[in-house]
Amino acid sequence: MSTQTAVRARRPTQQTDAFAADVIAGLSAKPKYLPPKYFYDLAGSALFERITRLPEYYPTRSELGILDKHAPAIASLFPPGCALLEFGAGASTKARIVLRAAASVEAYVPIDISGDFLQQDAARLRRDFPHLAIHPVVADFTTMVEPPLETAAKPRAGFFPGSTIGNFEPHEAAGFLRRAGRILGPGAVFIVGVDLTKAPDILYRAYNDAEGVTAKFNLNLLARINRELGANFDLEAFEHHAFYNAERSRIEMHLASTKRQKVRICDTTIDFRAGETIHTENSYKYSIQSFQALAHGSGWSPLNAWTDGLFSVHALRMAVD
Ligand code: AVI
Repeated sequence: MSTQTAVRARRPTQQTDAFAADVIAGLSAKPKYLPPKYFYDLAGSALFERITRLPEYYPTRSELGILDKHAPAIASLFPPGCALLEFGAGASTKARIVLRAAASVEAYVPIDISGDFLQQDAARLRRDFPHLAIHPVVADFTTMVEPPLETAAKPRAGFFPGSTIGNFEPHEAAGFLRRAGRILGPGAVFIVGVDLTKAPDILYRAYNDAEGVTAKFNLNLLARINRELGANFDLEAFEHHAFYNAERSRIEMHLASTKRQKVRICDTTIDFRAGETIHTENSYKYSIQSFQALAHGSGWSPLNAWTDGLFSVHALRMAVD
């Protein structure tokens, strides 16, 4: 069976078509790149879970500690009877900390692209928080523009933990904050987790762990392209590179080709020079002030920022027009 036939045979959905188009566009560009949203298939999500428990990867532990310590102060900002919308909810571990402290929240609205996962988690949340209305919404929060219908009659508050905002380019982060402002409404409070700029060696270790889990997470992108698009990437011929770009305040992740090689994806051949890289992710780091300036430029007033010196949790308020 030719590669093309194999691809056609395993091409059941529009999603696969979009994936193939994005992969070929990114690998035909100069320099080559792949969109980081494709990290999170089943294998990639499991690897990310492992990353969050690595000794070198401080952000998750730091943020959980900050939320634990300041949950009552955070909860006191939510208006009575409000709906708490979480953008890109995942397993809602962090929301649970806030919800436990927030008697004023009447509804929790986790928004995520992965429907199966959301429904499973919603069942657990209904059991653990019987007084709360749980309204999971399957949607791509990066393109969402309207508040979910279930929350139309309630005041809304927002939650966006995990420093996922750091994986957006700064102009995309500003665009997202502006859209979130329209979704949450005038006067709304928005709680956002943001990783801080810090000593480059701490950052370097967080993305170059000794066990090599981050390397596996990065290489899983190529494994996923092989699995889903029938490509023939030799995973042994690519290396994980992660480094801090101080000028742009960001960790960059790349996959470097260890030799000159050709890779076949669908009906396209991609040439790699020895040492050529595919840029797979940026993880921007902000100071408290630089994030507050970004938020301010997107219509939000900084209310407070809690930090342990490594990570920050911001409270923002949307202007009342
Ligand atoms: C999801 N995101 C905030 C992680 C980060 O730190 O930028 C993704 C990640 N990439 C490598 N390790 C973790």
